[in-house]
Amino acid sequence: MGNGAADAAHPAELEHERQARALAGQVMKFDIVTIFPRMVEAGLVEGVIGRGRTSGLLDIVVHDLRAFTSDRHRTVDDVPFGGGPGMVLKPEPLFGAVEKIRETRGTPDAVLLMSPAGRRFTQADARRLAKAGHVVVLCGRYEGVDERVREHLATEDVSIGDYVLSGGEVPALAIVDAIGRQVPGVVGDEQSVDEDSFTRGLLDHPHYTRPAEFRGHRVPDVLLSGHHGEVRQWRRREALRQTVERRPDLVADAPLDDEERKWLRGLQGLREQDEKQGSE
Ligand code: 9D3
Repeated sequence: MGNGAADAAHPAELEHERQARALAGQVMKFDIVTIFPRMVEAGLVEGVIGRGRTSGLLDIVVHDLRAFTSDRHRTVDDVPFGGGPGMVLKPEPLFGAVEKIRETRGTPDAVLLMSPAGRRFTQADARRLAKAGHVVVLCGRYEGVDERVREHLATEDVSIGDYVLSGGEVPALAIVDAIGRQVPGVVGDEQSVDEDSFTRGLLDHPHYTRPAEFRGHRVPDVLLSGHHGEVRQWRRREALRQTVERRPDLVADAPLDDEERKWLRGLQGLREQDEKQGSE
C-alpha cells in the first residue's frame, strides 16, 4: 500500500491519535442513508477512505433506510400521485432517519440529496463541505424521491454527472470520497491534495516510470536529465498542453502566470492549425 508507517502502527497508538484529533475537533462525520447499506459499506472499507476511518479521522455511519419504516413489510416506496410508471421513495423513512441522526449524532451542517436532477457536484463543493464537521447523504432509488424531501429535509441536491445510474449509492461513495480526502491527514501527502489537478484548475502533466524504453516507446529525455528546473518547466507546459487538447473548457478559468499565458497563445495557434488541416 506504500505507507508502511501507518500500516505498522499499533491500534493503541491509533486510538490515542484518534482521541487527540477528536478532542481537537478534527474528526469529520458522515451519515449515509440507503436501502443498500452493504453496497455502500463495501465501498468505504478500502483505500484512502477506509484508512481515514480506521485512523479515526473519518467517522462514517451507514444507515439502512428500512430500519426507519413502521409497517410489517418495511415499505420504503409507493406509487406516484397522479399515476404513471415507477415508484417513488416515501418521505417518512427519510425524515425518520435524519431525525434519528440528529438525536444520536448531532445536527448536521449539510443534508445532501443524491439526485439526477441536482446541481453538478464539483471540486469546489468537496473543499467547501470538508470544512463542515458533519454531512448527511441521502441516496435515492426507483424513479424518484418525494419532492418534500428535497424541499424540507435536504439542504442541497447534487448529481455527479449527466448519465443515468440505478440509484444514489455510487454517487454517495464518489462524494464521500471527494470530501473525505480533503480532510487534513486523510491523504498521507498533504502536498498531493493541494496540487490536485482540479485544485490548480488544469489537468495533470503526463507521468512515466521505468523502463525508460518500453516496446520502442521512449520516456521524454528531459525527465531523465536530472535538471530539476527543466523538469518543472516541462511539467507545467505539458499540463497546459493536455488541458488545451482535452479540456479546453477548463483553460478559461485556470489561474495562469505570464509564461503560461505565452505558452497558451502558442498552443492555441497550433490547435487552430490542426482544426484547419482536419477540415481539408
Ligand atoms: C426516467 C427519468 N430518470 C431521470 C433521468 C429517472 C431516474 C433516473 C435515475 C431517477 C433516478 C435515477 C437514479 N439515479 C440517481 O439516483 C442519481 C444519479 C444519476 O443517475 N446520475 C448522476 N448522479 C446521480 S445522483 C443520484
